[in-house]
Amino acid sequence: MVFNRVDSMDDLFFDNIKKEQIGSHAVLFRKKLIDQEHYFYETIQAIAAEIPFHHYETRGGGRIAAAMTGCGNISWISDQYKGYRYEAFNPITKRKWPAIPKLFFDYAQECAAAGGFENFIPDSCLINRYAIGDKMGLHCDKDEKDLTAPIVSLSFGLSAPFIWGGLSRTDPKKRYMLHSGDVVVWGGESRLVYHAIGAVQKGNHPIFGPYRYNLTFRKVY
Ligand code: MD6
Ligand code: FE
Repeated sequence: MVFNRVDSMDDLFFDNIKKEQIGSHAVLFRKKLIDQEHYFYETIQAIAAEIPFHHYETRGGGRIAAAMTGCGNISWISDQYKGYRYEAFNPITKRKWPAIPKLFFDYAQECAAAGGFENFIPDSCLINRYAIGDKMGLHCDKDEKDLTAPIVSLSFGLSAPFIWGGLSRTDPKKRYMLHSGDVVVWGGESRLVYHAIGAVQKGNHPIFGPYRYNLTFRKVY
């Protein structure tokens, strides 16, 4: 009996560290996809074999640290002339993006539901690859036409600090370290929160090597 009690307390504690409410409509699930690392690694490589990772430029010619590819009806690109936007064709290969793999879609939908957003139908999956030391500046994602849908974000490989602010650029910020298999889901009142990624930590991940990968599933249209 005593052992049972200890077990259930452990479970409770584990639940607490596994799921963190980071905003009113934002949840971080620790290690949720840790058993799917190999699947995601292989599938990301297959997508990159079709549409290679590319360092896009920002308007005016700055370089985005993370290399990007993607899948879905539309995905994210950027160039020095028109800046960033969603496009149905990849500018490097002039081809359509590959479809979102069925399992990607299913995991994204399951994570969204776990975060309180039932029936999420993403039409875009942006895949970012960061090398050690790469960062992403403070921004909010507001170019999706459908802001009622959440964003589901999956992290794999090396760890990086996720900086979570508020609806205004200057709001106070909190920092959460994101590790391989972690999932963040946010929408509703948290949908337009400003966020950033701090420098990706040194290391060599047994599956993902010297990189951090982040997949964001979005409903653009
Ligand atoms: C990253 N993620 O984790 C960058 N945006 O590398 C994002 O910018 C992001 O994780 C919107 C929703 C979830 C995210
Ligand atoms: Fe973002």
